Amino acid sequence: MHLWSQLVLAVLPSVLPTTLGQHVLYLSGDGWTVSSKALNISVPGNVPSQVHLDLLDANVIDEPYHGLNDFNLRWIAENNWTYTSKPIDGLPSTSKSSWLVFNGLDTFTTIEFCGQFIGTTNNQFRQYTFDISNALKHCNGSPTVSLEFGSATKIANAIAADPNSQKWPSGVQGTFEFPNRWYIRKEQSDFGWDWGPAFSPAGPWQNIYLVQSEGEEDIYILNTGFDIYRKGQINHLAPDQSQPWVVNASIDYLGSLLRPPSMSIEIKDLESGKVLKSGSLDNVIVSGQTITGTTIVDADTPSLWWPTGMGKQSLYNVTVTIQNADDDLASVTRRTGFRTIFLNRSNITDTQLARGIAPGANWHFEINGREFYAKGSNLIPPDAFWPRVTEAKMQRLFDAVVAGNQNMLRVWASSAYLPDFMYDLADERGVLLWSEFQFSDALYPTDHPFLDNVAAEVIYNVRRVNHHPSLALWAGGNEIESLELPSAKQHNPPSYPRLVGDYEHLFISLILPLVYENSRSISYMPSSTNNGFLEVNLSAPVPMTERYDNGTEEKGHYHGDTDYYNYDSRVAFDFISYPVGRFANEFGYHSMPSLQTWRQAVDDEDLHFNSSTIMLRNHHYPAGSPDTHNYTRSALGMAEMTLAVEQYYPIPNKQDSVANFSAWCHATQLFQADMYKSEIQFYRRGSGMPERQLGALYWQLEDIWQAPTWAGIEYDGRWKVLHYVARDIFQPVIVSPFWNYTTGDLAVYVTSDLWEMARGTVRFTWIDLSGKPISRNSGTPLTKQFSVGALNTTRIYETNLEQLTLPDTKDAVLVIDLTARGCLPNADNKTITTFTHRNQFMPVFPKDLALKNPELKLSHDALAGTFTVEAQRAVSLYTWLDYPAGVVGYFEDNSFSLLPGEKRTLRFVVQKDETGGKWVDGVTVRSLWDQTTKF
Ligand code: BMA
Repeated sequence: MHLWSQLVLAVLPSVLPTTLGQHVLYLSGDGWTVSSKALNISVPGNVPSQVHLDLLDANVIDEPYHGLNDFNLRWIAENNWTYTSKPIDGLPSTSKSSWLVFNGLDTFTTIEFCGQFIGTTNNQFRQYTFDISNALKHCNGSPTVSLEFGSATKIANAIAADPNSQKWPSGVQGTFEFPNRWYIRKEQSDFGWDWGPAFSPAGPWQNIYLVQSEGEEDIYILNTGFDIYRKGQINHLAPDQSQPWVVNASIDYLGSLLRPPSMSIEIKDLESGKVLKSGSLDNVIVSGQTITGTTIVDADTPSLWWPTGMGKQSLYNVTVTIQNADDDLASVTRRTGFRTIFLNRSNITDTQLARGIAPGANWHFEINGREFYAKGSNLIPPDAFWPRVTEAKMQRLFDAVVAGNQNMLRVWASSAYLPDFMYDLADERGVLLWSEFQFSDALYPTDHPFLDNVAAEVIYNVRRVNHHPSLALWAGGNEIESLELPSAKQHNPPSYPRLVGDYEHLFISLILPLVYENSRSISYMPSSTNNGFLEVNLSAPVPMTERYDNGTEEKGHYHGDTDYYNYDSRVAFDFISYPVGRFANEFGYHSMPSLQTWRQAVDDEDLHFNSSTIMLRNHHYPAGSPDTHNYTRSALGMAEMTLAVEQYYPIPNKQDSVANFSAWCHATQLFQADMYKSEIQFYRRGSGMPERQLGALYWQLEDIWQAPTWAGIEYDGRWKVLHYVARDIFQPVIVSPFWNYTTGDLAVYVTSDLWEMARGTVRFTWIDLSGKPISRNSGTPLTKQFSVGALNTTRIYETNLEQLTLPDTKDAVLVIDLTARGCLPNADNKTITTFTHRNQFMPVFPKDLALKNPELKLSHDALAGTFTVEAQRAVSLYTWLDYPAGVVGYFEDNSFSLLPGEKRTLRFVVQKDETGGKWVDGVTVRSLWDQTTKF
């Protein structure tokens, strides 16, 4: 066998189809050459890869993430590059037909096989196949594959310059660094974003195969569209949970079927190994290169798949085989699950009104017919170069998501459609993935070639990922309805009706039917952040009538989700200023990464808060094209972080400049985490308010590189303060103070997202910062009993600071400890659990506190693998355990408060260790007090 021609099966056992009578060569791996004639460069290449990565491997360039390489490496994006395979030996001469199969080419390619032109591509997100039978027949010797990648940045500019191409009013389109991204079907953030670099990489970013069929009736499986739904289910209506399941197995193939084939299915429970169902599929239909059949599974036979925290993630292998009279022709296995997930946008009913829910419309998710609170964040591309996103790294990320008490991620538009392995990880861990088509912060063309290109992209990706039970929603794009259209209305009112028409043409008339035709199980909305729909009529030319702002202005009526950013840090903790809606799908504020993370990318001499390297790596606000060195824009974002710290926290003033930089980075993280906590507890409290708020997904889960961003997890997996604090405030039962610092009103609420009532006690302890009790507990009761309803909130205490007898507001902390008993929101397990949560309230902001040195003591028990922290003298606020570079993981808790004499014993969960265990010696502890010291 030729070096590359391992049977595909051997390479990717879990996802690939078995195919009979077929020769499949896996053309991935090394043995390629990457070259640029214009630049006179030729280096060894890999597939899957991108030019930057191969140039890095060949030492032609330095790590693209280092320093200001984001700007210095623009020449790579601005040139054309050719990937050439080495000669492919040993192809059988008896083959009837041969194809090249590309699972992803980024983006503009001219393909040659054996020196003959085969075709072109212009969409990063499509799977392409080319018939090379003829070219192979006329090939002398061993053929090579050659892929010439055109410069995407130049091609986008050329399309924009064409007088016939669509144009939009100025000021509407979101330009970050390279312009004109909306003309092309390539990851939009490759052209820059406010949290990332602009490399515009090119290359064969996914696998390549050469497929040959030997016989008359050979087929090769390209893609599947497996759909499991309740009988009668329609995407935008609540599924009837009493109905049996329909399993619809649809398969796209290469090759030919001579006679009408049959299909059979086996559904196997992965835990017990038991076969749930086997036999022939009904209603087998061949249409074009797609074959489809269905079967019915009893309503209650399968175990349901639940998101994390709500039950088991039951998974089944569905194997479908295509047969003719004599043989099995091909078979494919997909791991899937039985669940319904539904975005409820129906009008508020009389029953809901009677329960105190405000009028308007619902906007929340239901899993297997149950409402739940969606807790999570927004996922952005984990790297500017997808081929270096490893499964191991994504495992660590998804483990951090689950450890962070998050059950939903919004897979934000304008990254790339996630690879199957990421949906697999989400299926296993119970993380719902609200998924979006790749359109964001711009208006898009509506010419026929563009629409046809999008249609192929949508069909391929909807089918590819539909079997994953973690798939929760399809959204057409990001902020197009909430930001782009309103901005078009403002900038150019006469063009608005035409632009709304274009928007509806692409995101409703084109994409909606494609989703519905390929999935009955998933809800669709045209763009994230919206007020739902007024009507769905599938036979109308615009099948979904969006509500937009119609009728939403009435006070006390709620219709949609919210997207909220306010960089005026003076109102960061003013919860009265937060938006009230049914669901919060974006909100946030940026912070600096840790010193350890900065050091991965920035030289020591640049480690200053406003060094040019740090500033120019800050892309909030985006530089805008073509001005990369835009200090003015960056300074605005740097100032927002600085002002926020100065307003609320002790201002770091360390003698050592690197230590000072590190303390500043940490301070920005404290602000960020406190602000998100303040918003999350506000949104969660809304579950029991008239708005019946049922989701908080903050911006953003993780980083694409090392820079100031909204992320809670840094590029290599290190948790910022935010991810710990979000984990804390995403616990099922929480207690939260709400302080209106203008009026002095203080209220304490218990909020629960359990599915049944919980009961418990909250203990209130007023102490001064040395830990001494404040006399008569300052007028606050020592305990309060409470009961809190399912997915609800209850106020347990209310006062005004004026009524408290605090000797000194600067020397006072209210420690609020909750203990509750209740059932986990778990459909499979009804055991009563004890929940605890600690929160605290300080009647002044942290910078005004009369802090005392808590004299923290840290010890490590090597045998038990634990760290113990003790506050020996005074209250320790924001107690922060830190760990050195070289290890990735997280402490079981962090950024917590400790009372004098209190000890916490914690483990550090190691996810990856390159220090051989030596990291334990580098663990340190500090608290807010240390932000005030010189050393
Ligand atoms: C919203 C998102 C992203 C952006 C983020 C922070 O606009 O949808 O486009 O990165 O806020 O600005």
